[in-house]
This record gives sequence, C-alpha cells and structure tokens, in this order.
Amino acid sequence: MAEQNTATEGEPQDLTDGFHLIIDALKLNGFETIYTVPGIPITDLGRFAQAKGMRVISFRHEQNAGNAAAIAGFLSKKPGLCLTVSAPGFLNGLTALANATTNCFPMILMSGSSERETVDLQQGDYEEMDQLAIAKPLCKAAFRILHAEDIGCGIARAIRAAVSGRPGGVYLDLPAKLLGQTMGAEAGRKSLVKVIDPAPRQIPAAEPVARALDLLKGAKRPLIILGKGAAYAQADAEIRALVEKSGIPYLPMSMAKGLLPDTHPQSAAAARSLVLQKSDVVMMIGARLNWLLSHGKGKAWGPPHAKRFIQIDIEPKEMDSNSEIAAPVVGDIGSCVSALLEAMGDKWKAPPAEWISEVKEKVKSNVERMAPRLQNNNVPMDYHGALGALRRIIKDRPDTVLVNEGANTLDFARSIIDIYQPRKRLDVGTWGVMGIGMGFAVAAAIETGKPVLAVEGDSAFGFSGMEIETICRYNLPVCIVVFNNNGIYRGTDVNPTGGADVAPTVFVKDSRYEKMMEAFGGVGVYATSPDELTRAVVEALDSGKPTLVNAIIDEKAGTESGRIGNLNPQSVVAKK
Ligand code: OXT
Ligand code: ADP
Ligand code: MG
Repeated sequence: MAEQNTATEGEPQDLTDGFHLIIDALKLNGFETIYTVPGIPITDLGRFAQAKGMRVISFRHEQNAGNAAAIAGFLSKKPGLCLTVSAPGFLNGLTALANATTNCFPMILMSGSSERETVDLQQGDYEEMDQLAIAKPLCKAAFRILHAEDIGCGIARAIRAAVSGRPGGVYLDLPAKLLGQTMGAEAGRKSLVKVIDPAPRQIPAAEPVARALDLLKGAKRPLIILGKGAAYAQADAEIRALVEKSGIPYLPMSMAKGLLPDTHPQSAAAARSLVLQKSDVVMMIGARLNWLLSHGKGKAWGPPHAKRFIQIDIEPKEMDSNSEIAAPVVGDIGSCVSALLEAMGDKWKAPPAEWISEVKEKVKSNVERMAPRLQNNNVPMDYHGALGALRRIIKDRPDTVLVNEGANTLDFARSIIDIYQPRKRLDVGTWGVMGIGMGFAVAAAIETGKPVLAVEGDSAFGFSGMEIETICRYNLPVCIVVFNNNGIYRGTDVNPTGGADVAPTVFVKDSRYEKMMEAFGGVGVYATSPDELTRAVVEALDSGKPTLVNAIIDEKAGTESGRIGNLNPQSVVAKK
C-alpha cells in the first residue's frame, strides 16, 4: 500500500492514503467482492481494489449493484458491499439499501460524497447532497468517516451494525477528500480493525425454551412456519432435525422453501389455507407476522383468538408486533433451535394422528389437482405448462439457484417449482419489489458458483434488464426466462377511450427480448411451447452460457396482481 513521500524534509516516509486504507480494511475483514458503478470520486477505489485482488463487479445501474450486494449478504451471512458515486448514484443504491433493511439482509452501501463544508453551506458542489441525513431513516445505521485514521474503526462499525442482531443495511459515507488523505503507512496499518465475532450467538435462557415446549406439547393441531430468517441463519441441519423430531407439519415462506426439500412428507405448503385456518399452536422460526401472514389474524387464521403463537427471532421488539406472542424465544435461530432440540429429549410425542392425516389429505388432493395441468403442452403457453417444464428441470438440477419476480410469474412459480436445497429460491421478499432480478442473478452466480435460473415477468425483467450486458461481460452461468404475456398481469387491457395510447398495463406486443441478449453476445431463444422452453433452458444450464429465453405466454392467462389482487383498493365509481 505504501508510496514514498520524498517531498518532506529528512528521511523519506512510507505513506498510504484513504483509498488504500479502505481496501486494506475490507480485505483484512475477509471481503472479496464489491458490486459497483464507477465514477467521481470512487473510480480509483474500484481500480485499486481490483489491483489488490478483490473482485469488482461493475453494473449498469446502482440499484442492481445494491440488490446484488443485498442478496450476497443473505447468501453468505456477511455484509454485501455496494460502492456508488455521490448524490444520484447514492440515491439509486438507496432503494436496494432500504429493501435490504426491510428484508433483514446485511449489506453496506459505501458512497462517495461531496465535501462537508460545501454541502453544509449548500453552496452547490458537484453532486451535492447531505447523503448521511437522507440514508439514516432508511437503514439500520449510517456513519461518515472524515479522517484516514478512522477508516479502520468506521468499517468495523459498519460490519457490526450490518450483521449483529437483526441483520440489515448500513450506509457508509466516504467524502472525496477522505480518499486522497495520506498518513504514514505503518500508523495506517495499525489503525485497521479486524472484527472479532461480528454476529455473536445469542443463546436463549432455559425458561422461554421450556415455555415454548410446554405450549407445543399441549397442541392438538401444531404448525411450524419457516421464514427467510431461518434460511439466513444457516442452521439447516438443526432446523431439519427439529421439524423431523417434532413430527409437526411445516409451512415454508417463499424464501425458506428448500430449507427442507419441498417434497418432504411434513411439508404443508400445498395445504396453506387449511393449516393457517385450523392450527391451534403456531411456531414461527425467522418469519414475521406481517402482511404475508395476514398479521396473524383475520379470516385466513380462522376464529379470532383461537391461536397461540411461539416466535423464535433475534429481535425482541418483533414480539407482539401484530398478534400476541404467547411464547417468545429471543436469540439466534441456531442457538434457539439447538436449545429446543435438547430440551425436547428423547420421548417427544408426535402430534395427534388426525391432524397429520387431515393435512396430508389436503396436500395430496391439491397436488393431484395441479399435476395434470403441469403436463400441458399448450401453445401459447399458460403458466402451468411453462412452469411445469421448469419444475422438472429444477428437480433434475436441485443445486440451481432460482431467482423469481413478477406477479403471476412469481405466484405461480412459488407454488409450482419445488425447491430442494436451502437458499436456492430468491425473490421479491417483504416489499414485493420488482427489479431485484438481474442484481440477484449476478450475485447468486458469483457468490455460489452455481447455475442460476431467473424466471421473470416481462414487466419485472424491464426493471433491471440492461444488466444482461453485465451477465455477458462476466460470462456468468445465468439463464433468464422472460414470461412474455405482453404486459403487467395480462396483455389484454384496452384504452377505454379508444384513443391511440395503449392501456397502462400493456406493452409492445410480441417483443423480441431474446434479441437483447444476442446484442451482447449471449444466446437468445424464442420459445412458444413447453418443449421448446425445456430444450432451451436445459441447453443453457448445460453450457453455462448467458442465455435469455423469450417464453411466449398466453396474454389472457394471468390475473390482476396475481394472488394479491385483494390488496387493490376498490373504486366507488364503477369501471366502465
Ligand atoms: O391452500 P390453498 O388452497 O389456499 O392453496 C395454496 C397452496 O396450498 C397451494 N399450493 C400448492 N398446490 C399444489 N401443489 C403445490 N406444490 C402447492 N404449493 C402451494 O397453492 C395455493 C397458493 O399457495 P401460496 O402461493 O403458498 O399461497 P398464497 O395464498 O398465495 O400466499 C399468500 C402470500 C401473500 C404469502 C403470497 O401470495 C405471496 O407471497 N405473495 C407475494 C406477492 C408479491 O409480492 N407480489 C409482487 C408484487 S405485485 C405488484 O405490486 C406488481 N407491480 C407493482 C410494482 C412493484 N411491485 N414494485 C415496483 C418497484 N414497482 C411497481 C408490478 C409492476 S407486480 C408488477 C409486474 C407484474 O407484471 P409481470 O409481467 O412482471 O408479471 P405477470 O403478472 O406474470 O405478467
Ligand atoms: P419471511 O418473509 O420469510 O416470513 P421475514 O423477513 O418476515 O421472513 O422474517 C425474518 C425474521 O428473521 C426477522 O424477524 C429477523 O429478525 C429474523 N432473523 C434473521 N436472522 C436471524 C437469526 N440469525 N436468528 C434469529 N432470527 C433471525
Ligand atoms: Mg407480464
């Protein structure tokens, strides 16, 4: 890192600077990859990081770099790093930072910024913005480093804030002046901090564990819900052991699918409504009672106050946030699940046989009802025909990472494509946000080294579609399937006035998305039937070549907002 300063009087002194101290601090703490868009004042930071052996993945838009960092955090349990320029680049990255925080993914957004003196007097600097103030309410913590000697401490604080307790996003403000600041190389080296035990285990006390087990023991119709916190925790063997030892049916939230294979005999995924309605004691492991679980009350949950909840979560404030939690177990999931397993002993009694068989019956009938639809070879394809083909491919290649966004494309894929391994399904998460697709796909390929299949609604794809150039540039094994139904939800809406503008949900009909991929040297395929789709995807996964399959879906097949149309407010004025 050192340069010689010969300008000073006397003995020449080895110097370092802000750029190099940041890189050294990151490397000291085991960071290997930065997701970024270069520009003033951080271009050289990316260059030097690459020169020092870090992987610097350069995107076409910061939101996608930020989404890549966020999902890298989810997959690795270490903060993902995103590096942006000031004001507009920072703001572009901020959506991803806020989304990461909402989803409890650890990431650090590092943005270059203008000089404090000019920003604070609002004198109109290049890309002037008080970024720290803007970031603060949207993330877990926000820090600014003003002096080179504080870089070690600043990065250590960012790491701890991102991964300890409930994980989330952290903003780190890097004023341009900091990057060029110099200090003695030896003093600089000593100022760096290696973070020891960044996410300490949080072991639950015996009492809450016993309380939870008492409740579970007395249950007639128990249910376990696994959320993405359980997937994040990487306590896969313990969680599986707990589910299997308890004999209790479990419901995976979408990103917890695969924690146990979806074909597991205790999976109640295909009996969702029934188990929510009829269960009497529900144990959530790394899942919140937010909108995705109807806040733990209302019609979906059966008669009011008939349920008792056990919740395992690292965040004590989560308890009672939506419904009363009869048995809170606060701690990290690995420790809590191990403690439960131990306290269960060897004589744990399986839940009543009537409950198990009721759930199994429902699963069987839902699965059987769906099965024939998944075999259809209709042209144009419907969601079942197309996703049936992809389901068979994933079954044969269970280590493929599935990225999924859209409305109908998302909702049908969630229930149709079985997942067999933990953290192999990445999707729109807590906000239902469109635009995660290509960022997640890039990071999934880089972080896991496994093939990636991104199943994208045509609208969803558009939010990050330019990153197919990034995928081609880094030659990543990503196969994108665009479910092209000519628009948002459906392609059939019409402008009621008969005017020249099409309806707001409708796109250019029969768009040739595959040609975009060809423009960058990737493989483009136009697929009109499940057979053609199968051939194209199998070939892509075999070859590892960046591929985009334009899958033509019947434009009438979808429904408004997929499975969540009920969330659309009703107009008091009748639709014409
Ligand atoms: O038990 P029952 O009988 O109920 O049956 C259930 C299961 O038991 C059963 N099941 C099975 N049966 C048989 N076999 C198997 N294996 C099986 N597995 C399950 O199936 C049913 C359903 O099961 P599921 O899915 O588990 O249950 P359910 O009831 O759906 O679960 C409830 C939820 C809430 C947990 C679930 O629905 C869920 O997770 N939903 C997430 C929804 C979501 O987040 N959607 C995305 C947002 S929509 C909208 O906002 C969009 N926008 C606006 C926009 C956004 N989002 N972001 C930004 C930045 N800007 C704008 C846009 C623009 S979507 C969108 C684009 C859409 O267009 P596209 O072209 O991209 O996509 P297309 O629609 O395809 O055109
Ligand atoms: P889902 O959308 O799958 O239901 P959520 O994002 O709502 O999942 O919930 C995830 C929960 O997991 C959060 O409340 C978070 O605090 C918790 N969590 C994340 N990591 C851990 C961990 N290592 N130990 C315990 N709880 C965790
Ligand atoms: Mg669509």
